[in-house]
Amino acid sequence: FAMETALRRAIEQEELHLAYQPICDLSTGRTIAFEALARWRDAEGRDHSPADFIPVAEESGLIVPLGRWAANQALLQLADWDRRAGGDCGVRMSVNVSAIQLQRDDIPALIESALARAGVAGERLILELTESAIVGDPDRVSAIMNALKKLGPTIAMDDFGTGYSSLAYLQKLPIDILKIDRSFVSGMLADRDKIAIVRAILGLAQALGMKTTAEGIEAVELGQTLAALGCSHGQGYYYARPLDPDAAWAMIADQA
Ligand code: G
Ligand code: G
Ligand code: NA
Ligand code: MN
Repeated sequence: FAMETALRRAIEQEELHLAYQPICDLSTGRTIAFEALARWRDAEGRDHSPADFIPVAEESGLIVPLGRWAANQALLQLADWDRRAGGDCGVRMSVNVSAIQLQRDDIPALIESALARAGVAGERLILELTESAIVGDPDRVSAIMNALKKLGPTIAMDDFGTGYSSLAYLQKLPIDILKIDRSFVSGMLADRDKIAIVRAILGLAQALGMKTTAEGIEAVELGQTLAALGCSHGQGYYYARPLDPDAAWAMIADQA
């Protein structure tokens, strides 16, 4: 429980911050959105990886206040970039929503209030959901997702292909984007099986009228190959690592 106690304090004492990783249009190279990623530097100056503390937050229920904080903070950041740009700064904000948050009836109200507080239109928001969110109670999650969708956001299925749910949900739920998990993308140029999986996901998305975002693009050839295969968007260290707000703003200002 040591990490849980420390994380509870971190949320209360604002030891968390967000890093912003660009998502780019593979055909034009333009940054179209930033994904907000939680970071935690504790009072002793140690950095904790979200791969460690997000699971602790989910098990303890702390993901609820953490998620509320992240949505508010990310949208306030977008509003700040708009203010600096003197209008719509030209990018959207992508926020992760955990499976546990998505089981709660108050998530649409929470997102609506974060949008209102920041003064940002719902269409500027992307919500990244995971497949595990759908396994529990599909009807309930479907109702919550439809209520979220009414607020205007784009809905992306994160880590697509790594979950355990059936594909049937894809036609029932308001999903706009499939995010192809990094495990299929990295090393794909030297692995026929990975390429086959990526092609299958791209074909599925196209048939269902969805866009695709490939994660984990670390080299230029990978982005080019994915674009040639019809993947619409990409994200990865080749374009940029998760950035602090000023570095992200520099990218936005640069492409204005
Ligand atoms: O940022 P990488 O930096 O290590 O992120 C690791 C994992 O943590 C990813 O799966 C990412 O989606 C998840 N993550 C990062 N920030 C958040 C957040 O604010 N909320 C949720 N639910 N997951 C997050
Ligand atoms: O699961 P979540 O999918 O949202 O994934 C985001 C995580 O992936 C973050 O930890 C982020 O730092 C990491 N990440 C983003 N781009 C790359 C990349 O090109 N290579 C690797 N290895 N990790 C990446
Ligand atoms: Na994500
Ligand atoms: Mn992902």
